[in-house]
Amino acid sequence: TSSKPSKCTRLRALLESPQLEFIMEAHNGISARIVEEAGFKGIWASGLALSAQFGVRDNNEASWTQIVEMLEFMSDITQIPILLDGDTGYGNFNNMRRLVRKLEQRGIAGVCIEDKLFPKTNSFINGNRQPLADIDEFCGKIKAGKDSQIDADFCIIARVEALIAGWDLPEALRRAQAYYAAGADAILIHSKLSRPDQVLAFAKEWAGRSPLVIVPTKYYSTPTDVFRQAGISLVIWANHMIRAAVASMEAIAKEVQASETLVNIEDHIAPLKEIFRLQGADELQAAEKRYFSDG
Ligand code: SPV
Ligand code: MG
Repeated sequence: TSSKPSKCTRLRALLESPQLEFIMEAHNGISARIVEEAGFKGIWASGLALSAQFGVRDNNEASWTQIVEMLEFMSDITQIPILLDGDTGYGNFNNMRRLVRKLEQRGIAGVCIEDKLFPKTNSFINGNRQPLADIDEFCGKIKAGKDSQIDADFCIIARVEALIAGWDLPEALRRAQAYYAAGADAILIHSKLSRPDQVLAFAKEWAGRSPLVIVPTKYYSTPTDVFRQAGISLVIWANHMIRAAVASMEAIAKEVQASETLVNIEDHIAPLKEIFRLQGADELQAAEKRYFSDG
């Protein structure tokens, strides 16, 4: 046993700390490890990135148990808290209850659910045509999740998709207030504009009622100090490890295929010993000395 705060407690601390905090996307064990080593205090288990690394679409084509299996690898290899992008909770309030119990069992610190319909569609695809969840039904899902958690610090974040789906600021605020009253620990306000105007307007009206989380994928050129000044609690860099991996893999695959040699790429990829290090190969060698004698 250790006196270290639980991963849930550390995620809650990120949400509630007075300064702006950041978490980075990861989508498997090795990317989670890399994010932790870079110094991030938390991991966003992105639905988009997890789907992409399986080679499927961000429409709940991967089953929730396939997601949870991957989360276990990510949690096992890291100490920092993981926030799952839980899409719509993979069903109704009852599916949400079971999801929260299973996430806690696998060491996941919190889940973010969005007010859309299962199966979901990524917010950046056909945004205007995406139907939203009924407010009362979504509030029931939040309550059911909160009533199911065992660690008091497990976090449930409610993601408001009203602005994505073409509704206005009052509708986004009305939904956020209802979700907050239902027990959400924080509100994620999402926008697909290339400028931060919508989320800044929301933050102003929200006025610190709860921690506020944003995903600046589309308004990426906004200086981070703007978010700080707006009183945002947590920024999610939502998909940048999978995009880094894809760009690198495409370039390397193309080069080796065309040149029929490895000589041009050896210096542009991670050395083998870096892979062994990330896997913790040293620990196994030490353990073999302690536990394993072949005579
Ligand atoms: C994800 O990372 O899967 C998200 C964020 O939900 S976004 O793709 O920006 O909707
Ligand atoms: Mg997602």
